Amino acid sequence: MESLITLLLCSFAFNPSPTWATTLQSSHFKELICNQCQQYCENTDLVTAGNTRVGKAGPRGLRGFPGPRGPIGEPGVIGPRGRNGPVGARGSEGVVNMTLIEQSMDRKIEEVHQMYAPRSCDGVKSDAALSRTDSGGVFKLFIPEVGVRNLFCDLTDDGGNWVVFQRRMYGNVNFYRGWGDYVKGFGDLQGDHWLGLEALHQMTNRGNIEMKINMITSDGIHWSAKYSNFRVGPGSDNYTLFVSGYSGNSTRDGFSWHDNAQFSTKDADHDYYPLRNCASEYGGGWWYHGCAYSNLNGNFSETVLWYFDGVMRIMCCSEMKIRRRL
Ligand SMILES: [Ca+2]
Repeated sequence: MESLITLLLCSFAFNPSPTWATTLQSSHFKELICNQCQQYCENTDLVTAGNTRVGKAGPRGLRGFPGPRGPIGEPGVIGPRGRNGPVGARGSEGVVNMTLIEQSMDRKIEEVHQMYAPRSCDGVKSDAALSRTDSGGVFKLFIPEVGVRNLFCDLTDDGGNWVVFQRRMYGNVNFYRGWGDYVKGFGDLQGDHWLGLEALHQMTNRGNIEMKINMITSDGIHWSAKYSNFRVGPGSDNYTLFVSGYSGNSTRDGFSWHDNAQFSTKDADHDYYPLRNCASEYGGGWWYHGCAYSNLNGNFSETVLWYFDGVMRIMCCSEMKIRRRL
């Protein structure tokens, strides 16, 4: 019986008369039909008006193209200013360049000395000496070719005004040195010293210079050798010696024999012997020839030598000095 009722309901639902179509729109009766006639609800959309029947919804269509981009909006309002950041740590203090200051001061002092320093030992005043001895003292001179330099002035011997460039008196300075030391000089101006080959070249290069050697033998006798012409060539010629015009009380001239010889040291061999090193043999720096008839820069008390009448004698002490010839 129930099946028969269901069959009738479904038949009305699938084939409604106008009157039944209106009845089917009632939600209560629609629910009844759906419960009894499942196929109706699954396969059929009930009509809304009149006898029109609507089929199932088709598949979903393709997504359309995106629309055009809209206009740019108005700029936003500027936000409020942020808070200040913390204060940074203090940096370290700068360093004053003392080297530049000292160099600047040295240049100023040099300029003052160039203006007021004497040009030779002839112009010095005794009370201006940096240090004094019985024969003279150390003075600050301005020699145009050399610059401002401390020099020992002999103010007493043979009229004075001598610049001493070599002294062996105390034996406390090593004279067995290399080329560089002999070029720039070494020792104590008031004691034993060598002024330097470059200064000697600059001070004698223009000529008109005389030179004197004072010596003392071990028996206490004083000897002197004076030369009216003395010049030392440039470093490019290894400070070649030019000497002439001997006078003195030495029985032989042990120095003129070295005229035209280049200067040699133990590490700069310019003597005449290809297979010998006179500077090493005689223990000093000198204008070695082949090798020596004088050797005043040799080992103290051993090879400080001067030639006398066929024999080389050891000199206790020596001093060599120059001045402009009158
Ligand atoms: Ca040699």
